[in-house]
Amino acid sequence: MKGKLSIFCMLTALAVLQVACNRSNSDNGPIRLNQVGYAPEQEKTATIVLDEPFTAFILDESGDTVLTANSQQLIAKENPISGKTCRIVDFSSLTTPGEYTLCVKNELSIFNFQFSIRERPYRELTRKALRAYYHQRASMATEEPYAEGYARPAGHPDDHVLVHASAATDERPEGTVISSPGGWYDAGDYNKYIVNSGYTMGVWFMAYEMNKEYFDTLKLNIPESANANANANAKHVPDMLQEAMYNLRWMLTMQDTDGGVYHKLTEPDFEGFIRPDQCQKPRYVVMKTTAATLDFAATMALAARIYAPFEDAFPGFCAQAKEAAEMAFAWALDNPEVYYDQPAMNEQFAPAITTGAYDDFDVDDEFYWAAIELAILTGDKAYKMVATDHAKAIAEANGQYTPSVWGNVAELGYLELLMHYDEVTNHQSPITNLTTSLLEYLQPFLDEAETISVFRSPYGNRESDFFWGCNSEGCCWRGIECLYAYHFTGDKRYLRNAERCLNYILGQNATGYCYVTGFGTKPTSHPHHRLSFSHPKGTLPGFLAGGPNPARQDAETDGVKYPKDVPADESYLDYQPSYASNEVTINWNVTLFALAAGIDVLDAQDAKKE
Ligand code: G3I
Ligand code: 9MR
Repeated sequence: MKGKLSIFCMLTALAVLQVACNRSNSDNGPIRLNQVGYAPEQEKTATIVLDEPFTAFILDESGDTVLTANSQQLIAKENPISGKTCRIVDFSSLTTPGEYTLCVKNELSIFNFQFSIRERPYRELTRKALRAYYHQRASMATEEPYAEGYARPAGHPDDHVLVHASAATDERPEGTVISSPGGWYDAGDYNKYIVNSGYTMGVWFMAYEMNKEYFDTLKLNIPESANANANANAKHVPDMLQEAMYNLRWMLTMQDTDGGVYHKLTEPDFEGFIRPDQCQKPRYVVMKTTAATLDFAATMALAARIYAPFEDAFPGFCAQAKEAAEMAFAWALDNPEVYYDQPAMNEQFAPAITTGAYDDFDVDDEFYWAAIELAILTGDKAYKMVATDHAKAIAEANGQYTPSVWGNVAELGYLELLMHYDEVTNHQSPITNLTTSLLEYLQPFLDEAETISVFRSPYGNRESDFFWGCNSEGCCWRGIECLYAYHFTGDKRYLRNAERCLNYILGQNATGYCYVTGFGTKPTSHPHHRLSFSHPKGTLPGFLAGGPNPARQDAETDGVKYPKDVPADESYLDYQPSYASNEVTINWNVTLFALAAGIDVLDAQDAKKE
């Protein structure tokens, strides 16, 4: 029997290799798996989306069959979103590093797809996802050797920014010119938005705190990597904190003299798909808002704490950030309900502004997060009281655990409280009680990964998981929540589910795309990204696409046509005009690298143990 099987396998292997020569590897047929790679000890599964009998087998580099399974042996499951029949092949038993091919053969065809098992498969992914921010830098050229093939001229100097009528004060009347250079372009567009920048910085520094040693040594190849500006005795600043400083310096310029913070720095309407240096539209700072001011306060309070060990490299920065945070918070207390309502603003002031709104009409969560960060930084009781008041309001308003997104930052405050409980309360915590709400919130998703999921994932099993930006705000973020749960409990189930979220992003999903540009065999290649579109070399690597979005706000604009009756988890177009499913942004990339880095750290520990 054994002999027969191996002859069959050899013959099939030959057929497969033949087919491999004829097929493009980006055509993954019914095979869905993580296209970037698996660490040796990681759980490894592939999903076969096929409603017919098939045989699956895995070949190693020398063409030997190392695993076979046929569809009768595998449990058939229906994708809860699309109803499509799927089966999961588990090849976790393969732990030898190498390149492998998964082949699926049915009566008429053979499909094959390569994957790799190797040490530290997510290190380069983390690095590129972080380097994306260097490419997003406004007001400067990106140059070699740092641009790694994607150099471009400078644009948007932002040293001649006009105060919009909505932001005018006696001290800075309409048309006053201010300088607000630097920072990162938000996304596929060239504007700079404080709400989203603040959220991004929050997740950024939380990722840093969680894995300091890892980030301290991660090299990004950016102009500041050499730490050339610091005096000789200064402690070496890690690259990821250098990169963040580029954005923080810009954020500081967005604070008005009264402590309030402009909602955004923007052109009146979106630029075309041209290079930064070709852009001509005037740029404005627009209206101070409570949400922007509080996100700024939280960011600066965090930054004042994170950069404290680097005072020699950035003299005076921490004091400046602390003062800016306290002034901003005071402004918000005096102006607690100034919301960004773009249509209403445009009725009152000219020119009309039609770029991204990042509007938010509930700021209890922003008060809560900023108060928690200021309480951690200063230990001041007054901030704790504000945090307590707003925690009550948040609980009364929606009662249920709500994951964090740019417009709802309560969970950032909560996770920060868990991480710094004794600094806030001055006594050791009954931390296990406090983590209950996180763990209870995650449990149903973990259960679904084991039961109904066809992608063996805690994400992607409910229609509500799919919306604008869900790859980050749904999938990566759930993975990050699992990493926190792992941090607090040490229970490996959480780590495994964080890895499963990353597998989903990297190809084990309904569309079969690896949603990170430049990675995997079938990557997102046409993002809604002006920097990519206008670059002669094309799409920049390391960017996470927004993901399937059944709301399709972009349908019928600029030729965006979704196929008819497409299920929610396939409502994605790798098509440049599709801004509602295929844009990239700073707040989404931060969740990608936080998740990938968190897993890479733990893989590195596993690798060391052996
Ligand atoms: O809040 C409602 C919720 O109650 C409802 O159930 C749900 C149903 O779809 O919609 C929720 O509102 C969504 C909102 O995001 C909050 O998440 C809107 O439908 C959705 O259109 C909105 O999308 C935002 C989009 O801008 C449009 O405003 C994205 O989150 C946000 O990431 C995106 O940000 C843009 C910037 O404006 C400009 N720069 C690019 C960036 C990325 O696309
Ligand atoms: O390019 C814009 C993108 O950055 C925004 O996220 C998106 C939603 O605000 O809007 C995009 O711009 C589109 C505009 O809203 C409608 N016309 C087509 C524009 C893209 O070419």
